[in-house]
Amino acid sequence: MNFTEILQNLTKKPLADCTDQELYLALLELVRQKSADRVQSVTGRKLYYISAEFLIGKLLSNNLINLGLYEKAREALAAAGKNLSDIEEVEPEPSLGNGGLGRLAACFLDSLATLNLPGDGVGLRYHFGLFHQSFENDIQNEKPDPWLTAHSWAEKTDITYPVELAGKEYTARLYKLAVTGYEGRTNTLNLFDLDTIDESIVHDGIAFDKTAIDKNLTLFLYPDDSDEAGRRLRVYQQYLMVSAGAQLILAECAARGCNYHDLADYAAIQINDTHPSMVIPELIRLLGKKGIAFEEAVEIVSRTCAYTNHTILAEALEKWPRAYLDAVVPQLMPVIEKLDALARTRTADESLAIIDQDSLVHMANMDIHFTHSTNGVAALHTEILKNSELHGFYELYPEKFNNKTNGITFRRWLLECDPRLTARLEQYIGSGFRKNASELEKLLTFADDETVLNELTAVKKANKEDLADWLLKTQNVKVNTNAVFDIQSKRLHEYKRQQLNLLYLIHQYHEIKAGHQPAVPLVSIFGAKAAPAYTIAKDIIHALLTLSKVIAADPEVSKWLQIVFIENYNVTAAEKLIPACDLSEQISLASKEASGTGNMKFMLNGALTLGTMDGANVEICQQVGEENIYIFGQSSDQVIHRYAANDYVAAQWYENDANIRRAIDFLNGPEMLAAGHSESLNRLHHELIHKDWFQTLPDFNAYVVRKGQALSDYTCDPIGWRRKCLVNIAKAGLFSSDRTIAEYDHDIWHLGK
Ligand code: Z57
Repeated sequence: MNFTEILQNLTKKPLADCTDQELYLALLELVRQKSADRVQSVTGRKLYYISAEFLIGKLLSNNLINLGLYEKAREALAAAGKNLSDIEEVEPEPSLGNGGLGRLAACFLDSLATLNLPGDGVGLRYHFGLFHQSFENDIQNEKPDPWLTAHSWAEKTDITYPVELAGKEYTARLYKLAVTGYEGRTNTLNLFDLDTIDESIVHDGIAFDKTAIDKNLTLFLYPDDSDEAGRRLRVYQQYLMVSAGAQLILAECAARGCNYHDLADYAAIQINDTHPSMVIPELIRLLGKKGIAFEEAVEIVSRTCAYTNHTILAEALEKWPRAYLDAVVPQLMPVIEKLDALARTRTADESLAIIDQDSLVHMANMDIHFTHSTNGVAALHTEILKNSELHGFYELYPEKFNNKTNGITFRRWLLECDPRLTARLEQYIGSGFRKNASELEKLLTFADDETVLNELTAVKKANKEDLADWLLKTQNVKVNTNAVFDIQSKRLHEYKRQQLNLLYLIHQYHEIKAGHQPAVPLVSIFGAKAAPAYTIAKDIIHALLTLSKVIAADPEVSKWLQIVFIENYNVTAAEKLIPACDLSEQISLASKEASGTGNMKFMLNGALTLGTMDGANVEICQQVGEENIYIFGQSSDQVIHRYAANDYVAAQWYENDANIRRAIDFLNGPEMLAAGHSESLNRLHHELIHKDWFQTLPDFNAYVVRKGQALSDYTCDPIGWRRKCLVNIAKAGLFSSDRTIAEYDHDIWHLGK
């Protein structure tokens, strides 16, 4: 049977007569069948990657590529006058994650299956993913993000587990989503849910009654945690995930012959940040019910579990008031108390305790004491953990600490999102890089080949045209594709410093007004969601949207400068933006971005990085060499010292630097106030002068200079620019998540053995 016949067996009518919706469902069914053929039995140790987030994105094209069916499907559909990219649009995006941490979990699942490793995900089946963002009156507005349709990738099973929350029993139901690797096996993403969730209780955007647990538990990804009921709900969610997950793990291992004493020979559990940390006491509790004494259970669990830290920001390291835990998971408190007592026999350092003097339960501390591995997510991040943030733990357990620099799956972030570049690369260096990313280095032999460099320029230009079409269609804005496409897309957070980019754009506005024309027109593109309760983050969005209007209304400036803030940035949007990018903004305050993974995606697609020496930028710089990246700003050591000395006073920088003052004062000057909201603009103005927690001002001048250098290189030396791009693509192999997963397996998991 040819592909058309296979598909028609499912549609039951000629493809030309089908709607896109019907074709989508047929392809979904076909992928299901083909994925099922690649399920393999498990021997030895199997990984369970437990995570509150799996930001998987749309799956149709990804699965077709991994099954080797993409081209066949595209051709068969084209022959019937159908367009695969139209069919892709039928699929809702599962946005079951906030940002980097959730997307990393999705990339890891792809690499596990591609490397033929037995590794499943464990998480929650949220009914609404990360909120849908729209701009109303230039202010972020949040609406629910429904993604579950009658035919979803996640299939309902009849497997259920009882979970006790606040003394009441609930029934967790398992849904299974097939994860097929590139020419690899099929693994499973296990997602838990309750049957009783009631989507109709949502009102006024994303508000809902937070008390009716049976109706709301898995309603939303990370509900607003700015009030007490919201935080409590998060504990409920976490425990549902880990208790059902732990029961699933024990059941699967027992079915393979495990007697629980040897659990570590059957399972490796990776705890993704502190959200799943309760799996430790829960497993100890469940092993206790199987008759295993506390001391031995602690041993077993410590050998089975490992912990990944993704941040040094204090507000992201979870500490739960024990009163919450007493109320929600009373069955765990005796275990946690015993773990606290045991930890105190190992160290007298109060800061390493699990339950502190204010009765806060430190989840990360429990993880480090009672797992065998703690890893950071980039070399610099791991060094900071060892030397400052977790120094006491490092002294106690030096052998537990290790680094696993993040990575991204090249299937989604190159083959799928940039078919033009992929085709060129195959023409130059063959297709080995699809499975072996380090083969991209072969590209270096073409570094002085002007034909190749010009072809790469043509690829970028065509991708910019595609993005321009998409921006016109979806955002209703027209952009100049001869301009430099400069992109900052990531969550909105002060430490990521979108406000630094904002100040630069205001600075350029003034320079152009003063007759200092830039080297090249600039289209500055933003994509970012702010947490619904994060006021200053929303103020930064408002300021950028307002500035965008002010510039667009000024013909003198708009010739040279345009700001596009796209609505509802998500994985689907990222796949459109990244291939079209010239300059990638990675400008976090040094020491604050644990790794970053967008930086890797842009590099792989031939953008140059404008960045600080933070997170994985440091390793990108090491790979490509200083001449192929635009680095600026304070070092992480300088930042850490400034924090320790506690002597940063933003107002001094504001007073002593005329350019900084001019840019900041524009925020609530007459032009902006005429176009925007004074309360929000005044608040941001005040914040930057009197707080500026993430030291925007000390890096301002260095940023302006370095960005100016990049823009002038782009215009004055186009071949040199493209050569730098080529080196970036060639050196991106290190950042394949296949490499990351191989390291986790080699150092921590030892899967299948
Ligand atoms: C999140 O996306 C990350 C860390 C967190 O603690 C939470 Br909560 C969410 C991110 C880091 O900010 C990135 O730097 C990192 O690349 C990513 O996790 C994956 O490790």
